[in-house]
Amino acid sequence: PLPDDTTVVFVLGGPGAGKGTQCANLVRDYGFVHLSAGDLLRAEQNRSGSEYGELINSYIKEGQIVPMEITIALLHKAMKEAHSSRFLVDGFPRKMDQALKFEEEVCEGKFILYFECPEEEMLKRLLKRGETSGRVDDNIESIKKRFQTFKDTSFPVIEHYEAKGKVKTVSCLKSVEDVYADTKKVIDELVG
Ligand code: UP5
Ligand code: MG
Repeated sequence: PLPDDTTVVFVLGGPGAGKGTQCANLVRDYGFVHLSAGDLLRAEQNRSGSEYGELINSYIKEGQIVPMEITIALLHKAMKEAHSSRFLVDGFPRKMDQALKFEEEVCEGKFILYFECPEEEMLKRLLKRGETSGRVDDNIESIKKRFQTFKDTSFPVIEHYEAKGKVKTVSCLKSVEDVYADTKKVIDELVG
């Protein structure tokens, strides 16, 4: 098990909202360990000998949520290996079953940092990034599916935590620097 003083912040927001970008800033200034569920899945997909490579690739391309056992095991392993007391868990949980299972088996989230961004802006950012990212899901067909999954499956997770008073919303419709200034206010208040 993880130490009792472990602080987990769930970082949520639609595809391309800027979760990874802002997490990198927080790592630099607050000493968080940043674990992106998507990055962990992509690394597992590329690991030679992984039995899940093809499955992960097809779920990601289709914008579907990979079966939670795989993602939770990857996150839990990375957390144990990091020996840190503060984590940004980025892009997770994005389905209700994952949220409940993770909090039961791994660690409760202290709060949710929710990066709110209109779909048209996310679309613009993802298409631009897709020119160089090499990600199998940065194309218009996959992006549409990711948006649909966000609305149908992931947004209800945010509503679940909202009802518990655990969501801190930051608007992403500003420069990276201005979004970060707002993000810092939330972190200073709740983590320090
Ligand atoms: N950018 C960022 N901020 C900007 C700003 N303020 N102004 C202008 N531009 C800005 O940013 C995206 C792009 O926008 C970048 O080019 C950036 O420079 C620019 P980024 O920080 O990468 O955004 P992020 O929110 O991290 O976008 P990402 O594409 O990573 O979000 P997703 O949630 O779609 O991707 P993730 O990697 O988390 O998941 C991918 C897939 O993995 C999922 O679709 C799913 O199939 C699978 N998955 C699971 O199955 N289970 C999980 O638990 C998690 C993932
Ligand atoms: Mg990301």
